[in-house]
Amino acid sequence: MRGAFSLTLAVLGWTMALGPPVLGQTGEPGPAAEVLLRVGGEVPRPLALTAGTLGHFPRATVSATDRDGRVASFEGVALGTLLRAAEVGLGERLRGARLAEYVLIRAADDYRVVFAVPELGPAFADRVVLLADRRNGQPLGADEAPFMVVVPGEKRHSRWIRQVTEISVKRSE
Ligand SMILES: Nc1nc2c(c(=O)[nH]1)N[C@H]1C(S)=C(S)[C@@H](COP(=O)(O)O)O[C@H]1N2
Ligand SMILES: [Mo]
Repeated sequence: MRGAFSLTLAVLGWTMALGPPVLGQTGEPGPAAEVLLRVGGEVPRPLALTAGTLGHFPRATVSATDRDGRVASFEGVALGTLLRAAEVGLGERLRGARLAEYVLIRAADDYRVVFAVPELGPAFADRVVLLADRRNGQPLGADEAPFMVVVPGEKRHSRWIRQVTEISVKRSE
């Protein structure tokens, strides 16, 4: 019995470590299970991301001029990476009517900004628009955390939306 039980635990552990992440369904109580970010709207696979599930994504670093005018190094997950995880095609599949799709990003204070989908995919843009959670190796400030969008090269900071809670793909009419 005990052997079977440990085997079950081992298989569970293996599935959790190596299987596809069960996004937003860790089943753990407490802060680790708290949904920090939703990726939804017109996406084939909506995501509800916790700190734990976000940890599964490849990370990216970008250098950009911060609001104080200094260049800082921001770390996080590219918005394009999150869209691909939601199965939003950003390569050859991004054509025709899909070029009128946009990404609406909402913050805790209800501030909202949009990006066109092609702005966020490497097939169209060299610039990496980042959902940052760290600056110069430190956690973001309380007024920015848990996530702030960083848009390298953009002269105004209006789309550097802080305290992001939701990313939603929409179709233009
Ligand atoms: N959540 C949230 N993010 C936001 C804003 C806001 O009102 N709410 N303002 C934007 C604007 S207009 C600018 S210029 C930058 C910098 O804002 P600050 O000058 O108020 O720091 O943050 C952007 N991000
Ligand atoms: Mo602004």
